[in-house]
Amino acid sequence: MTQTSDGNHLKKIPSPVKFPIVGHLPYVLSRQPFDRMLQLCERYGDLFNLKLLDDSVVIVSDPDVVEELFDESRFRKRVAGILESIRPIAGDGLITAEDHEDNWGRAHRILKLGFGRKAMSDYLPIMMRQTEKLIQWWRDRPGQAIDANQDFTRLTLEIIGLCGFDFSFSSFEQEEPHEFMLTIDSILAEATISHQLPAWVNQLRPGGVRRMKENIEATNAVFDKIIADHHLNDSKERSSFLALMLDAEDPRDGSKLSKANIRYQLITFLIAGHETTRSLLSFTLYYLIKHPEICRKAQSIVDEVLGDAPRDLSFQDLSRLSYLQQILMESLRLWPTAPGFMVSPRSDTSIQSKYSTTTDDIFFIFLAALHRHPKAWGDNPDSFDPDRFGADAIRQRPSHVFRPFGNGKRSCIGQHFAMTEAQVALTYILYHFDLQGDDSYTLQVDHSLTIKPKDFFFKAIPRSK
Ligand code: MNH
Repeated sequence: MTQTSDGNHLKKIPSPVKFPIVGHLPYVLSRQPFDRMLQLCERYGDLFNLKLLDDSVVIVSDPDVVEELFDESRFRKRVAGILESIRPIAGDGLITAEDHEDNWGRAHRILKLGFGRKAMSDYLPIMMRQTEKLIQWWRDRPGQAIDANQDFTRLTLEIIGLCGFDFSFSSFEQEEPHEFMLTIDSILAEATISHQLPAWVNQLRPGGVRRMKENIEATNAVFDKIIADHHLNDSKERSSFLALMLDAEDPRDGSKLSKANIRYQLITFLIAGHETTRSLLSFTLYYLIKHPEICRKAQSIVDEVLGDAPRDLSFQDLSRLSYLQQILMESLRLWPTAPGFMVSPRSDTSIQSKYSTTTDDIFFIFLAALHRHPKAWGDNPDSFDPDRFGADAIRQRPSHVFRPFGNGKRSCIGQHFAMTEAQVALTYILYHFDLQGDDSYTLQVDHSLTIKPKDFFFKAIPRSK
């Protein structure tokens, strides 16, 4: 045991009673793993260790512990678990790269330009045109129950495809998902399964391993072609992340990204950039339908900004629509669509001057529980209340209790992009439609790489204007 400066002994991080051999695995095996995690947090507190197969993971939801973990001089992002299992397809792309890998810094410096104000003004019209297609899609199917996840996937996939690499998945030309997305989904599903199984079990699943290899090869081929075609066309004419990456030099040393790394970045944007925003829109509509008074208030603001005729939105319009941002933030608080992220100590240290921890420990910041912690969110943390994100309310609260986009230099590069996209979509949807839900629906959450509401349907009734 080590001594702390004030002479106390450091303790091990608490851990529920283990099962023989399988450790804590039975605690998390559930048909509703996400709800189960929330229950575990309630039962075992704000900081507890779970031994899962080869990894030992500390689940954290206490705001004070989280504040300590967000100190980047002491803790670093950890690429483990699900992130490790998508390395074969995302390589040293931004999400799955370790801090110390050269390509992280290089790509971060280059791609930051692609998310600045100037670049965003190129993307805004794309976001509006694609949202109009969604509006038309719904108008063409009057009275039909809308599968929220499916239709918001059409929207966010088109937007990331066009802004990312000038490519359409034809989501508004066909009912069925693009064949290529089925390949990606299958890779992600296999990654989700394989990282939950011990290595020796995976070796007994040669079919899964082979399918994964074939799917990755197919994906690489598609992207290599997209990159080659883009190079042939006059890429300078267009703004996309791909055009930027092919052209731009690292401001630090003038180097450029390799073709292989550019491919990893595109796959990363595709994976990171559509599901999270899609699910944000689904959860938001769920809450607006549950709270008609909030929905009406948002609609009246939208009507005031847009006036009698629908038109393109400027950045100035978007700042007048800040109440919609508040709604989206509150939705991300209750259901952070990227459910958490991982850090590890840079050197052996203590937590809260109380627990000992080593560089091997993986801390999983479990956002849904942090975002509902009574220490930070008061007596009624489960209630949906966009006023929590009014300017004054935000100022009065420490920022580390709300981190749906991660922490520090490894936080989400697409944060502003995602929020703009969601705000544009929500604005036009509320302008054109009244929303109608099914009273018998109770929210269930599906969990893979991201979380989404399960089987959530609604109706969009054209507003008379
Ligand atoms: Mn996104 C990192 C959440 C939309 C591209 N994103 C992260 C992290 C979180 C996150 C959390 C930190 C992960 C970690 O620490 O391991 N992202 C979101 C959410 C949304 C989202 C909740 C939508 C809502 N992200 C987007 C979009 C894009 C994108 C859209 C691309 C256009 N995100 C990224 C990239 C990173 C990232 C790239 C990795 C950044 C880095 O480490 O350099």
